[in-house]
Amino acid sequence: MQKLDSITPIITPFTDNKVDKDKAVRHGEDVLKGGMKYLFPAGTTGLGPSMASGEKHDLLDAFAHIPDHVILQVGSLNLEDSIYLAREAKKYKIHAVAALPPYYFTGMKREWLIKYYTKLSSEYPTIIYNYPDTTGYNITYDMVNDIKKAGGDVIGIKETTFNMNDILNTKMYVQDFKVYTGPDQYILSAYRLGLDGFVSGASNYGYKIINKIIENYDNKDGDRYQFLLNELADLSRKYGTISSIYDMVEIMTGIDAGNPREPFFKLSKEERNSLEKEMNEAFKKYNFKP
Ligand code: ELE
Repeated sequence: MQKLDSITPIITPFTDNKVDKDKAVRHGEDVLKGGMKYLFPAGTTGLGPSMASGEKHDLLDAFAHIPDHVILQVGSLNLEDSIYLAREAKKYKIHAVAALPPYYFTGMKREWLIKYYTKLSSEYPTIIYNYPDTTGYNITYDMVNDIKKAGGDVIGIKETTFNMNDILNTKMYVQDFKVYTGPDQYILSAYRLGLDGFVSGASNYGYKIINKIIENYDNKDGDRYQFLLNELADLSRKYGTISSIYDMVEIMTGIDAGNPREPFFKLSKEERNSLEKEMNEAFKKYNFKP
């Protein structure tokens, strides 16, 4: 069985509201040692859309010693900033950049989205970050083909959508192109449907479970471990999306990954204890030893 590309959208550790590069490195290296292939800083889980371009550059700098393992999310509402980061990515020789489409504004024309990706990817190979629920735009396979026809160097897409039909169409109708799933729930599906890899926020803390999913992708145990991961992702949402991941990293890996930054709030002691208790119950239910 060929191992697919495994990508961790790593949380950004903040200390006193500043990017804590040392903590980012410690956490990032642990995740790679745990079996993940790429780090994806400044994604959604990394609070990327709330970060200044200088802060995203700090992350580029933090991982300058392992450039082959880095995909920096550079998409923002300021194309000049995104282009600047793509040029920096080229200097640092990282694996690729990724980019959200322009978001928030309604009524962006299809051809403008195509121009956006064509322009950005002419700076550096780009993975499209498709997250229609939050951006308001769905980048479909025909658009990808038009970007390629216009000369854009888009090399893949990260599909944060539960619309499997769109995902499979892109896999089927776009040549020489990597298709990655985004939801934590679709790691097993990425294997079973012959996709190219997955991006999983839960891999920040759950890489051991993910390794079990991969080992068992062709048997029932694969389902069991995938369901366990789904339950942990649900708990993460229950206790506060993204903020809870900082605690879950410490609970499962022992690594201090710093704090989130407001408007994401750190969990209280009581919340954390209760989260840990519920996590342990899930481990027991699925017969998993963390
Ligand atoms: C996920 C998104 C979506 C992972 C990233 C990722 O963080 O950049 O909470 O399921 O909406 O696709 O974080 O997260 P949920 O690529």
